[in-house]
Amino acid sequence: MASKNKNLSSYSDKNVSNVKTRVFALIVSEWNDQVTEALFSGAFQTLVDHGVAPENIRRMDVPGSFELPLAAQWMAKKKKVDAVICLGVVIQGETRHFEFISQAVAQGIKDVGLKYNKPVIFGVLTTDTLKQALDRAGGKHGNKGDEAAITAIKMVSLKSK
Ligand code: DLZ
Repeated sequence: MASKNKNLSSYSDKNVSNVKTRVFALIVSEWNDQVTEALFSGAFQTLVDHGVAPENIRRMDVPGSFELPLAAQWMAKKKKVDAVICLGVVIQGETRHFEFISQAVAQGIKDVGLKYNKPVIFGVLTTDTLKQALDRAGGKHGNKGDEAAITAIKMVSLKSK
């Protein structure tokens, strides 16, 4: 498995420029908030560590991951917002909800980015178990929230080149 012995949150600082005045929207799913709050903390801290002013970070909470694309659209539509980061976790259960939700969310988030020509980042964990999710939300495999934030910063930097 690709992530077996790896902290997935290591990244290079290439393509990171000054984003102090840029505005980032964080959409956070309330479903399994033990995980999503950890993703949020990682993403928020990474943005601040890279110079984003805390007052330029907007947060919106939605009930579940399925609602992320619509809220992302509301945010992406705002002229002031430079990038949107969607944070959620979909955990495999006994039914087929996992496939329907994760596919709809991935496609929806991609569509919003293309429609508004802005980075809309997929920071959604899709795991078999809660433990796998926790391992990727500040645990032994790093924090997907950090990765989502650095991806947003890099994409905003690239767009302004
Ligand atoms: C209903 C549901 C289920 C079963 N599982 C998850 C999940 O693992 N992760 C998640 O973010 N949301 C889940 N939801 C809620 C849906 O995302 C959505 O909020 C509801 O279906 C209402 O549209």
